[in-house]
Amino acid sequence: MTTSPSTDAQAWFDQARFGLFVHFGLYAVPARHEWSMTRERRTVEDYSRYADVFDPDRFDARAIARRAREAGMRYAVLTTKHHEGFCLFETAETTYSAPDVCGRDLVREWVDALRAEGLQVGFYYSLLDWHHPDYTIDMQHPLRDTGDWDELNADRDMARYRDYLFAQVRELLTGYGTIDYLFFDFTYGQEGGKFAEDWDAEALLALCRTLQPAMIVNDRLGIPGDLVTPEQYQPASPMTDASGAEVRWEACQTTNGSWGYDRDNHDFKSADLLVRMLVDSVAKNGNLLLNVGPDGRGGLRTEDAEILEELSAWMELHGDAVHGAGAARGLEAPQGTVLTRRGDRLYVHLTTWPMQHLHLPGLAGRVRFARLLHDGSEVRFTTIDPAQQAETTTVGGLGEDVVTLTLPIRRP
Ligand code: FUL
Repeated sequence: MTTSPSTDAQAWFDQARFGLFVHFGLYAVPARHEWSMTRERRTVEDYSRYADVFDPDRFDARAIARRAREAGMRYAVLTTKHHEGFCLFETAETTYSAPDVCGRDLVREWVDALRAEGLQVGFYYSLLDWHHPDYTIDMQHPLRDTGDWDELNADRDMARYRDYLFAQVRELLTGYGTIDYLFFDFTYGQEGGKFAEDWDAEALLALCRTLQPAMIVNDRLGIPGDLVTPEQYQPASPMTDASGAEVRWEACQTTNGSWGYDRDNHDFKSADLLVRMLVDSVAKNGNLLLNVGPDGRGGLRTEDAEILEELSAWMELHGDAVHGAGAARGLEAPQGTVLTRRGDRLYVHLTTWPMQHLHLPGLAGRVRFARLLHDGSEVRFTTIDPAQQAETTTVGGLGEDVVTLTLPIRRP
């Protein structure tokens, strides 16, 4: 992990714990997952016809940002360009962009909306580009099995593509004020893949540092960044680097298995499960970046809107157990609980409810008061074996402890 140039300026990220990911692009029109261009082996000519009918009349960045804020999210990340190559921002580098086809710079709208709602501003930018004529064909490319790669790549030149990539990153980092988080995507350095050298990753990261010194940059350039980004899984424990030191991390998760709008996929995670994932991240000193994929008109699908509403209701009452919270080190979480801690408060998340008794080892003599978090009501407790007190696990700074119990979404 590179030492971040301005750690204090990045501290917001560790306090935030919860962010919104938004995947929006042309792929919302075919509505069959954001990889449909390559999965279905579509040519550029064929696929780019979606640009002619792209009409995001229901894309309302302000409404999305408001929902995110209400759900307790403190930052949000938009796909400025995904692997398909279509740009949501004003760019001198291509006419394959939202401003060119519908007269709207959706990234400008995004940035303005987030700032108006008090959220930190995040951009996703794909290093892959299946539309660019110089981007070389490889194992992930839509044309990957249409002929010999050397032949297909004869006129393609990654150096020229790199110039394009650098110019666009420069546009994004100079045209929209302060950007707080840049999520690059992605290096797959196995045979037939793309490596850090393909993007000149060191130089690209240096450019980011120069243009936006406080910005957090993720780890998908193929070189270490400011955080690691497990995708679609929750790590077993706080994440560490090769030396065993804890690193900043963020799990990104979908609501239904697809990042971009996938019309016929109704396999949604419950809000209850998503709360568990959020709390699980916090309990391991990580963040959760939860994705929604607006539909072909840019509106949120009903299922995503409902999930955000349920999360809002939970976060309104339980946000204290998430924001600025982290692992409760040195304490063992009993079966059916997840522990988080903020200052001298311990939050005991009950993943099953109702329950009659809960035994919390290691806290004898350390608890001043216990209450349910959602309504502040007292939870009476007894210390089972005060004689054991000296032998209980010592947790620094927990002397004046307050235990707060949080309940699952569907409480009685
Ligand atoms: C992956 C991409 O290929 C997916 O489409 C998505 O954007 C996810 C967050 O990262 O690597």
